[in-house]
Amino acid sequence: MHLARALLMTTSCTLLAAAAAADEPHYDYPIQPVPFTAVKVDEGLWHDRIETNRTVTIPYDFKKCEETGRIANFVIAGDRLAGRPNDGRHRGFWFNDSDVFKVIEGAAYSLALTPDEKLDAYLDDLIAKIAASQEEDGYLYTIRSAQAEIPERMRRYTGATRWSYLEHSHELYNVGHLYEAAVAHYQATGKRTLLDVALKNADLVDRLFGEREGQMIDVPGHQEIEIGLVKLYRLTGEKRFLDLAKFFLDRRGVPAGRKENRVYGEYWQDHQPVTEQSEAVGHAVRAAYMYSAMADVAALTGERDYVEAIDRLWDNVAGKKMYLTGGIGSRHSHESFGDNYELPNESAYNETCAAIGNAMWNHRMFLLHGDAKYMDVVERVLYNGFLAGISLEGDKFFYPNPLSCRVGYRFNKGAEGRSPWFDCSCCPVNIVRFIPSIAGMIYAQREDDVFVNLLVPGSTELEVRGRKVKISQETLYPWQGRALITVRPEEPVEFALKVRIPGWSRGEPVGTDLYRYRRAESTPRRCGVLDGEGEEIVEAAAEEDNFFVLKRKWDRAVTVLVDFEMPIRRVYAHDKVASAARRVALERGPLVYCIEAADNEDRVPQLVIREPQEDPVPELDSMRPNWQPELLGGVVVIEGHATTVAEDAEGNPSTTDAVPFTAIPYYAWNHRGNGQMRVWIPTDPAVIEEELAEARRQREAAKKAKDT
Ligand code: FUB
Ligand code: ZN
Repeated sequence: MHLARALLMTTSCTLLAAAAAADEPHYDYPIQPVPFTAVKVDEGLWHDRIETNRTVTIPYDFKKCEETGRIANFVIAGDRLAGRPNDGRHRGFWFNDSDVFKVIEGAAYSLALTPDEKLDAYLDDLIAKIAASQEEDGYLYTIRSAQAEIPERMRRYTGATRWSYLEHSHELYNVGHLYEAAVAHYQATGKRTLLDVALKNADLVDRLFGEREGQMIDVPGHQEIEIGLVKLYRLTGEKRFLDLAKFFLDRRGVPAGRKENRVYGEYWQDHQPVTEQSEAVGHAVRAAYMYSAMADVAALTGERDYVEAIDRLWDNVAGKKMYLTGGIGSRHSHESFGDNYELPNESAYNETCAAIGNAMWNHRMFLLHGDAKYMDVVERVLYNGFLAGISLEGDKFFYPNPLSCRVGYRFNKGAEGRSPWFDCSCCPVNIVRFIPSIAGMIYAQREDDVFVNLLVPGSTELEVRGRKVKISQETLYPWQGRALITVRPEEPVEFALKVRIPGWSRGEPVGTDLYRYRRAESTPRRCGVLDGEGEEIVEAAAEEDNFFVLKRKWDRAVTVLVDFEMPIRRVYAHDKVASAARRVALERGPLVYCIEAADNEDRVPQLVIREPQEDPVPELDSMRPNWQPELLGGVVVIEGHATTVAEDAEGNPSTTDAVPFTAIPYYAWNHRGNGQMRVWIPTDPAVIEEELAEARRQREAAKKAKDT
């Protein structure tokens, strides 16, 4: 067995034994994920990303945390608490502690996969600093502990005293990330150092907040502690942590008992009880973390009302508020969801953290319901809305992720391209903890059902009916839709292997009517057990509920072929999405494509991909995929011919047909210069003519304003 997994099982069992309640009913997700620590990822796109995360992004993020005072904040607080002289002052945002916790979580995941003495020692040292910054009673919030009094300009966010301004203070948000980091560190190393800090803090929070006489009834302004508490509960078996997570959810949107009987409002998802919410509103990261926590608590308590609420919220997000890339949160203003179908391209916010939150939530929805549509969203986010957030080199980041860009547009917190860091660096530090955990979304198990949800080269080992089974995948996905899945049972065992049929193969982009392919039908695919020569399918898989199913006795090493034809597909949005009207997007497999200047001689704003003339037409019509091993780390580009609409000196539009164009995977954009990019491409020259006329009108208005 993998060492880290063995350690994880023994150490967490030790903790659990101390606290597990013997006779309580046991609820959990009906489907259990195979943890990332039990999954080996072989060479390919995700292997590259995990390695870059380990070798570049984790050390880079720690360096940035040092340079920006994030780590010094713990030292200053620790020195002050110990009465040691230190002239330093707290620097940065009041929630910067959370950034350090998030990188520790990512580093711990990385350690669990790849031992690294230097990193282990670095974490020991850093954790000692964090422990020293914790107050006697468990409170941990460096901006308060580092100084006798928080400066006035900051008190507007932190409140003057502990817990007095939870709406904005992030006191509970920060420690939610501490709990997640502590569990990860303990599971990776068996060391209790950070876990003890986390538990001491959780004890304090548990003493102070709750329904009992004298306790405070309030909720965190930024959800996150709920997820952390669930992880503490899973590790320790102490139900009070689960109860506390539920308390924070149940008190949301409920004025009674709250300070001045006041709730915070929509931005915080604190406008209605969580069980009554049906529309995703407010800050998108907060929302996604809350929906994830609701799924966790529902799974662990059997709370049906939560499930009904997150089902409704899913219908709303996936049906009306999600970008084709899986991004959510369309408005820069308040980093929030927009109205239904408000999905602008250029001004899309699509925070990288919100994409991560959307994947976390949808993975949990799958574990709860077992419906493939949730993993379709996970896959869409992974390869598109999330992956665009980090450069191929691993040291530059997007915070917002627009679907269209023009020269000079400073959408990325003042920058035109990916940035090395941000004052508020929630995204770069979220990325480092998310990338290693992606391997935990590949496989899952429900008793005798073994799910292969993502095609990723590598292997895992699980136990079915008490027997060990090794499953390995060989595949060039996402560039090809073919995989060889080999099942090697230690002893003969019967179970159902279920391989997800992706939405893009079934003709359903996201399982709602928000997006549709030009041709809705499925594309050809096959799956079955191969003969001994590995050539012919001798036992075909059944198709059930969007999975290929092979329910059989696995009595020897058997190779299963999965083969999805991967045509280029034209995608259209619901008529109510104004930004996609008379436009098409291109997809191939799980990848959303875009056009950018580097391949198209600055013609991006002029390009029109006309509708095919005959109907039905082959999806491929004039377009073809082309593997480019040297480009952008190796990508399949789409090449085709388009029409361009340009303006002459007098402002008259002129149209040229049969102009070659190249589209690249959206995630890889902005590596060859800043500027032009589009996902949604006009299908009608009139769209460009209208854009040109509008630009002319704006230029004239600006000139007039200048002259007068
Ligand atoms: O408030 C903490 C984090 O900073 C949020 O999750 C992000 O959206 C950013 O505002
Ligand atoms: Zn972020």
